[in-house]
Amino acid sequence: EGVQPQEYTLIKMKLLKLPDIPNVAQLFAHKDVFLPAATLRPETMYGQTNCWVLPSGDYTAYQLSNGEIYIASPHSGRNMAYQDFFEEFGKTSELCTLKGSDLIGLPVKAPLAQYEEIFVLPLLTVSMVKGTGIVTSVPSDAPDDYRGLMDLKEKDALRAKFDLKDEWVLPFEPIPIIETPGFGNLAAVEACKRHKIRSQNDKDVLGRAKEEVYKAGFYNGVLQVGEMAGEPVMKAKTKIREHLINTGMGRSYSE
Ligand code: A2H
Repeated sequence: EGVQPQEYTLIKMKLLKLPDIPNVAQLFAHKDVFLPAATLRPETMYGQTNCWVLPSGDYTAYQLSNGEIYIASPHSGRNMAYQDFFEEFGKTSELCTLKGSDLIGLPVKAPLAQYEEIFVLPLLTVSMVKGTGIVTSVPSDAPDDYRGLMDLKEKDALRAKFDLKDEWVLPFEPIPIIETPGFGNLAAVEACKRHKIRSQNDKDVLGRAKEEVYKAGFYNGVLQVGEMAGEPVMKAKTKIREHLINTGMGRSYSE
């Protein structure tokens, strides 16, 4: 990790169903429960197709001072304690702990997403010490997300391993949301093809593809959807971040 603080936008993905675990349902009753995904690309949220967690990851449900519940990594909880998320400065407020696997298959409502509901799915490269350990998936513009989704779509054994229902995975396709010169309107799909990436575990080449797509999208991309359609990504990014935060669909988070 670098020495510079990184400012993310937390995308509040609202749980539409509670985890099926004794006692947890009571703890969460009548409250709004969110999976907060840390992103550097808030302008891509129109293209969300699913949410990623690390199946073996340890997550904590936190009670926020505004009444909401967040399920996130303990690493992010400790950071949030110094950013005004909880009642008492420097302290977290914990309700219970969960495994990533407890969250898999839950439907969420994701801000700005074109799909009405999307599902929590497993990705083995999610880091528990970066962001919140919750990652929103935009396969049109993030090579890691595209490859993660394609692994689940193409590999029946992988879906079986995690007990995934086909309907959580197969209906969801990358959505064209940004025109990136040299890459077309599905930049991550194009980059994965060019680099012949066949698995979410091809980390080095995925890293290179991510870098290429991120730079090209940021400097030359033009948004194709939403209220900022026709605007360059560079300009739309800040506006969409502000919109998400002002409407309560997002929140600022640094680490
Ligand atoms: B980005 P940086 Cl469309 N583990 O959001 C693995 N990846 C994580 C993570 C974690 N714990 N927390 C956040 N991320 C991802 C969107 C996106 C992202 C697009 C394109 C590129 C991109 C949709 N996924 O990131 O290491 C999140 O994915 C490329 C930089 O802190 C987050 O932004 O620089 C990004 O990594 C943060 O990466």
